[in-house]
Amino acid sequence: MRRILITGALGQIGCELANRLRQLYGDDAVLTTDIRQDLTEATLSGPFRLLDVTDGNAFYEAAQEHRADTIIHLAALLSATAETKPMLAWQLNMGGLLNALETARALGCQLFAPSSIAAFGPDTPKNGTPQDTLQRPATMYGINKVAGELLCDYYFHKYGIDTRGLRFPGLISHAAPPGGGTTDYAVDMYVNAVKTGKYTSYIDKGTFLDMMYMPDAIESVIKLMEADASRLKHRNAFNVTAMSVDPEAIAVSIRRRLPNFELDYGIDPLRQAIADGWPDAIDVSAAREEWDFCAEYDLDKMTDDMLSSLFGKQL
Ligand code: AKB
Repeated sequence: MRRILITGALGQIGCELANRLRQLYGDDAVLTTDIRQDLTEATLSGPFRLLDVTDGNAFYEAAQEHRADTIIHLAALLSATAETKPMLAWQLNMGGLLNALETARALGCQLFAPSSIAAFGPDTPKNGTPQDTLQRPATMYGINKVAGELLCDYYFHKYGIDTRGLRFPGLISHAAPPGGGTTDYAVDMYVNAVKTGKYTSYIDKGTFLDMMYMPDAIESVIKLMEADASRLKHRNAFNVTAMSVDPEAIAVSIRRRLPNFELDYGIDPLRQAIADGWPDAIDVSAAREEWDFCAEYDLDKMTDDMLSSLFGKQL
């Protein structure tokens, strides 16, 4: 049975992952941590602890007192916020990851650390982006992600720490809002479709980005963490995605259910420039071959589930 510590547990991925892990391993086995405390299911359904991941001693103590054998390190600034606060992004994204790796080393924990499609850059092949390819990102977040991928590989090769990770695309969900990302527009579009019937996209039409629905992201984390280590050639930073979409494609999918939905554009130059430096569609064959990755939700199936969940919440 696992004993898991999750950092950044009140974020978009953390709150849904914590629930699923508590279903699988029991409420008390999963310690959720975050720098803030909100009264959500992630804090109320099992143990919760305030944790600033840049404090290495506090990180170690939290993991040791919980008798953690698994660390899921999600605390990070996302791409758009990182671009406006690059020093803070370096301190939090790199400092937090180093503390997670050092704690995993001291306690012999398995470690999951997410990477992102942001780890690619403008010179990377845009379509069918291979698992192993040129990575020269032009954003602070992307630089953090490449450095993080390399650090996780380093701790595996040098210290034998069982580090694993995924390069997440934009993640779409209805439970907790994303914050500070470039792909957040997709979530905003669904929320506004239900609330007001219209949305102004800050990302331009024709800008294709990889996306995945949260249930597929959660199952991917669990599947990778449980995967037979002898099959893993890459370990960290597996490309995963379920679809490549632009704002128009999402709008078309929404209009199958809400025919009057209106989409217009008010481009944000910062987030558009970030998106322009990312791939259109990445290749997931390494994840398929090494741990049987598969995504259940395509665009329309995701749209149907998002809309019915959001209508159920009476926004
Ligand atoms: C972001 O937009 O910053 C994130 C990501 C793709 O890593 N969703």
